[in-house]
Amino acid sequence: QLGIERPQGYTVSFHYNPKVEQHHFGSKHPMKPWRLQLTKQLVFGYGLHYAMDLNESLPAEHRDLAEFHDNDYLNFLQYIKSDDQTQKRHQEELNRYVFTDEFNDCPIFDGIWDYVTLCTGATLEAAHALSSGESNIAISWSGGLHHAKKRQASGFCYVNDIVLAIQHLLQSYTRVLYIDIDVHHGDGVEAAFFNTDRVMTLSYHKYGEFFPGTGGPDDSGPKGFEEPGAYFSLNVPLEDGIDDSDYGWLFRKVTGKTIEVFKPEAIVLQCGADSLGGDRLGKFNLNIKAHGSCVEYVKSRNLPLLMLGGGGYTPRNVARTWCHETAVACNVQLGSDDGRASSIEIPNFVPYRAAFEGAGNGNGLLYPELNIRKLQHPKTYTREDLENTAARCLEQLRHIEG
Ligand code: V1P
Ligand code: CA
Ligand code: ZN
Repeated sequence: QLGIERPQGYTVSFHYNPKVEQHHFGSKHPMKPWRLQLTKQLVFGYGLHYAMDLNESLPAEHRDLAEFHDNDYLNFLQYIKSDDQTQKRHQEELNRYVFTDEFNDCPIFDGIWDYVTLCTGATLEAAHALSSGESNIAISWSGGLHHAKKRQASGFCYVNDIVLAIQHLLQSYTRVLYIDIDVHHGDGVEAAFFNTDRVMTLSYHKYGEFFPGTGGPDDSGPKGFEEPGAYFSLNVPLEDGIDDSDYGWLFRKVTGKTIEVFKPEAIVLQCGADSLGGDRLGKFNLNIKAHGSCVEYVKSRNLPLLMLGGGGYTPRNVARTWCHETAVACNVQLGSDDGRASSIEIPNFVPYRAAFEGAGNGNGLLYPELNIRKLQHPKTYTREDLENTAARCLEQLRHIEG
């Protein structure tokens, strides 16, 4: 099949349960679990399953989720239903556990418990594949739900699979680095490990009049003198419209130094695809290959790596990105070297193939030009802005050096 083989010298595992695709947040809601079906179809269409261990993961159990979440909150997620009668009966818990405004970010839909346990089950299985040594890179595209809190749903996230996975990894590794390239701040993960120096959280995100509003430049951990965790939350707040070269430069500079000083034994990478140009919610201007080159950069450190999904609201581009990043993990090149036309086209038997046609700009079906917002966001970054942002991050990192 298209000459796709396992990578030499290491193992990649893919963790997924197709039942997760069936869930719906509601027709007007931007989170579309069927983007995961699209992703899987592309991954299999390109034959990448020949390069990986495949695992149909089981749903996580209540007791697994209780390693981080509050029991009463989990009970609520287990019994709550979408019908008015049930909601009326549990109005008090609804107010307590689900922050609601006109957006209704975290709707109560039928099957919500199955959805959260399927997402978490895949991520926990992936974490276990790493800690047991079965695999070197483990992928869970249905995970990456970085906003969920101990006892509250937030920003489309109900259960924080990332926190649970990191807690698992901490049983085998002394230090775990969390990197988050979703366009939103990884607030839930940061909060969970705020007071420890065994987990460093590094989030790149849009900051300023943007959800969730946290992750500013001074948000670096507890402020008390010599508190554990001080300086171990690193935030890189960014402006609208940041492009491939500026983002790529900052990412390498800051991530490189973070790995150098923190010396993680394992890395968890949240690959939210809402940082791409043309995303329905995001405001950045990244192309698929630039997003993927962040993954490549992290992979090049040869540490146990957990790759997770997250945001991403233009479904075809989410599927393209995570398919490309699955290929990166497997050391497979799906496009040609010149960065233009794709030498391997999506096979005809991939359902929804038609949905990937029509990019029509010579870049093939997998890598259309996405920096389409350029005119709406004239250059906001000067060389000086970038140098200043990087300098501030490196300054923070000096505190944990040595
Ligand atoms: O901005 C908000 C509301 C306003 N309230 C004070 C909160 N919510 C955002 C939530 C974005 C969540 C992103 C999740 C992730 O990081 C991880 C999976 O990607 C929001 C937005 C927005 N444009 O920021 N909610 C919605 N849009 C929304 C739109 C239609 C229906 C439901 C929600
Ligand atoms: Ca982020
Ligand atoms: Zn996001």
